Amino acid sequence: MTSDAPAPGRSLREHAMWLPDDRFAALRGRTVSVLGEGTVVDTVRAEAARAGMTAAASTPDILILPAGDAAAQGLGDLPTADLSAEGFVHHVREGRVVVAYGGPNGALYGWFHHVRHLALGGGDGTTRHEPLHELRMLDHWDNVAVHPHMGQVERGYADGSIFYQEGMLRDDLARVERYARLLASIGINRVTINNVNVGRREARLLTDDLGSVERLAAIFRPWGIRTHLSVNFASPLTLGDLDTSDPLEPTVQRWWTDAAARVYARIPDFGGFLVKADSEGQPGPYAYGRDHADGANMLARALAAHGGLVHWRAFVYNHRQDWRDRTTDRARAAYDTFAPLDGRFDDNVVLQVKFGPLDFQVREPVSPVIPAMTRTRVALELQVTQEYTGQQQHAVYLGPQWSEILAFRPTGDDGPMLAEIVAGGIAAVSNVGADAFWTGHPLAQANLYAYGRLAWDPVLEPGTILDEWIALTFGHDETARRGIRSILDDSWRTYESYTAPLGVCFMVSPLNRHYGPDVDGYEYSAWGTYHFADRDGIGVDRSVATGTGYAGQYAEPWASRYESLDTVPDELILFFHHVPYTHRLHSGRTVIQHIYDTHFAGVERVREMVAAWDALEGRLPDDVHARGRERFAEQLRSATEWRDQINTYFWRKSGIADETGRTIF
Ligand code: GCW
Repeated sequence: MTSDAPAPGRSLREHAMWLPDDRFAALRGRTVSVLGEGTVVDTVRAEAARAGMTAAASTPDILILPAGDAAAQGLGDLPTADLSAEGFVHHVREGRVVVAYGGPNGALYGWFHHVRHLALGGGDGTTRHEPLHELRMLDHWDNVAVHPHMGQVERGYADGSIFYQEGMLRDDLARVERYARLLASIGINRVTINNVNVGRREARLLTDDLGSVERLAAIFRPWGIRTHLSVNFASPLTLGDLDTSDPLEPTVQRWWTDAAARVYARIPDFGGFLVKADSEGQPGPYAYGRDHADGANMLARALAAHGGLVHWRAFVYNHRQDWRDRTTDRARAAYDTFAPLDGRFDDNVVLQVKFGPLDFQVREPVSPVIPAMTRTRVALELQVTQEYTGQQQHAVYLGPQWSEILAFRPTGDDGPMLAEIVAGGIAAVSNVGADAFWTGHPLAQANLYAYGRLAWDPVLEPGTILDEWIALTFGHDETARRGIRSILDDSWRTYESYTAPLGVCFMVSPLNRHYGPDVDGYEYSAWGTYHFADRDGIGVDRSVATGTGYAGQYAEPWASRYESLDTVPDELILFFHHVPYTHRLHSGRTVIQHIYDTHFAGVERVREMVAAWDALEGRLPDDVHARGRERFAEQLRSATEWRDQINTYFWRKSGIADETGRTIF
């Protein structure tokens, strides 16, 4: 254990995540000059003071200045040409540091980049940094009032909300400020402060409780973060002012225009509205025979004059299906609904699309809606909260999954990556709560960190991001680094291996809130049918030739690749095809043997993860280690349950024994 790692045994009331004070130690006593004006630049000054630096006008150790001033300071050689507002150039020579920034947020990002640089032991050099996307957003599914089924934070696995408690905004928001700082350090610049399922209490954030929004926005603002609000489409009706919320009705339009004007009068940099409409029971334009473009544009027009955005979610499907009806395929829904509307959305509408056609499963193909909407600003939506990936009981590092999604090339190897075509940027659902470690499982902090870093630069290697996160969070200890890397590197694939196989989805327990196995849990439900297993085979036929036609929603080469058993990737075969258990995969194994092998291997991998964690005792703070130990015990129990239920289910269905005779029940 080296000196800059947190002392073992120290008890933490609130974990510092990746910004412990120790990481700023090298800056103590050094001199700094921060040039430029504004709230965010002032934040950088305050950061430097907090790190124990002294302000010095001439020859400071660290000079942070607007790129436009670089030449006048004799720094004309720095590569600052056309630097975007959030970009910066970081230059280190013989211990002297220059950060030349494009705009205020760039100053803040340059500052935190330097902290990262120090943590990684970086040396001299000049690097230029700019985010690929302007919109890097984090969405909170926090409720103000505790929801009877969903609790304070919907799909939250880290205790209550850091914003709200018992039906109100918290009095003490000091923790939100620490959160804003953490988010700024990874480049997040937009936050939605309430759940997309907007209840009666939450709808009032837009009207008589606007003061709560104003208070939160004031905390986020100095950190370069703009505040967004989820709104309820039926608000003009349900808040009691009008008898309709028809988007084409002038009184409704005026209601929203007035509401928006009131927001901007108090929050001039307000980001805009996030809307879940006509989805899972939320109200929307369908009630009036209008479509999603009518609805989104009506809100967009209320915000346009103020520079606000509407993030309109594409998560629209029929959740009242009859499982007997084999023609309905939930995977098709978003494309069928939105592709015909391409070109009809106003410029300040961002269509926010989940990464896959279903719902944040551990494995899904990339949504065909994203590349299809060429005349619409589309944002990619990811889920940092681990609803379907172990609920922060299981250690699952999602960086590799996101990286694979971002690097997907919807029009083939010569075309652009998905990351390049999402002009509306990236959004994700937060995994943070009032828990002492913020995220329940301490290792789940890595997911929030990775999300911010990938939203900034989608081609960063997930392993490199992990190294950054480990160095910042735990300091330089090579054994700890290797231990944590060995646990997290493949943890997403490990989780996949002991849960639903080969791209089949939703084998989770509906009764236990999507945690743990229930092979048939959704098979006869109104929410869609997902595996169609019988004695001969398994999978959903989504081919054009004989199935639901979903494969045809892709552009080439993917439409043909997914259509044919010869070319569909193994990991998605059951998403696209119904095949016999004896079908041979490209790997050479049969489907049934693949199911057995991966489930046995997955649990063995978890055992290794547990052993690797145990070996870190004494190298990590005791409370971090103890919390992890509890979680790893649960992960092993749960993975074993998954293995045995899945293997037993398919052995009983198929009657085909495991080739190597392992125990199946
Ligand atoms: O993943 C599902 C969740 C719902 C959620 C919904 C959505 C906020 O189970 O809890 O609702 O998606 O994304 O709107």
